[in-house]
Amino acid sequence: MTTKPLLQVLHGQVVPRVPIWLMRQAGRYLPEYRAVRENAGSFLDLCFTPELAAEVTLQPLRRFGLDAAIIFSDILVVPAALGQHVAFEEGHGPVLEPVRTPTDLSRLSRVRFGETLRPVSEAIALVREKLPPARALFGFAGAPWTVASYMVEGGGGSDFSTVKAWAYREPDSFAGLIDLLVEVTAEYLLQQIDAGADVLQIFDSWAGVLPDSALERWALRPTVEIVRRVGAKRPDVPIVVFPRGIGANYLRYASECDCTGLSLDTSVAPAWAARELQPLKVVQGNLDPLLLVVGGDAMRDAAKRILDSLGDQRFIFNLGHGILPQTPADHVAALCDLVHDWRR
Ligand code: 1CP
Repeated sequence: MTTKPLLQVLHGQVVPRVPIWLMRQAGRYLPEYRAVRENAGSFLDLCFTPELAAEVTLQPLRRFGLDAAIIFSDILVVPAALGQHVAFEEGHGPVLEPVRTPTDLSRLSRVRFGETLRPVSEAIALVREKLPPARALFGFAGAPWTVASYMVEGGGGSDFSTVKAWAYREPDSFAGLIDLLVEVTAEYLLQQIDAGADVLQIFDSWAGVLPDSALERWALRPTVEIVRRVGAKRPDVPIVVFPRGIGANYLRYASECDCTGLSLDTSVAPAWAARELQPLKVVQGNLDPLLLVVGGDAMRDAAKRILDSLGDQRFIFNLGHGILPQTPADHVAALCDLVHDWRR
């Protein structure tokens, strides 16, 4: 049996202290991250240099009482490994050479996929050597819909009109892109387990922009299939799914997806999740990242409300989305203490 509290929760045990980790817990709000980032070259160079990626993965664990690390990488390393041109521009976020037609799709190639992503496995192995034994290590990937939206729109900040128009007009050819992403993402997640990840998270950050009628085909089913493929080979490794912004459709993920955990976005009412989702899944979430920026009583009251609703059953404390760059580090420390000191 594992001695890592976060894994114990995912394996169905009720533990004395609620475990906590934070999405995007490595990053620009930490001066030690900015120092490594400045000397690393490009953002992708940082992701693909195992020593540096391992170092920034471990940075937040040295400062805070977090129960897990998440390997430092990005969901867009997958399109990069398929041969799509991906760059991260200072202040602009990711910029990709768009894939918009069956011809563009046919140019993507799996030939160098495993090789391009090998540095991620090496970084995971390095983190494993230095990780304190009570802490878990997350591997991760984007879900096909979210990754496809960046691949087709050519970056973030879009209105999703191009990717949706493709999915609605020519579902059969768009399915070619989604199916490719299902295959390579399952392969990539298995690679991360082999390297030493002991839990996985699948980020579907843009599931919530799909109307109900399209959610099943482009978000739910591809994620269900990835979870099935990974689970068939490594049934012992828990998987947390984060289909952000889908409201009551969390119920469908709870009943139709074989994942172990569901990560809740900020909008989900904790009491509803305790009643409807927690009997079926481990629940993770869902403090507003802006409350972590604000800190003080506002943060404490909101965190306690979440704990009082969800802390009695299997629960992992997290944010409802990633940490914001302006977050004061001492607020993170205070949140970790508050969560660990809470008693049911
Ligand atoms: O220069 C920098 O520091 C760039 C900022 C940055 C960072 C720190 C990017 C660019 N990615 C990352 C790391 C990252 N991305 C992690 C690392 C591990 C950790 O959590 O500590 C993870 C898990 C991600 C995942 C990711 N990337 C998601 C899913 C989660 C979410 O926040 O919704 C998404 C959508 C991305 C795309 C992406 N990469 C980077 C940016 C700025 C974005 C968002 C672009 C946008 O749509 O506006």
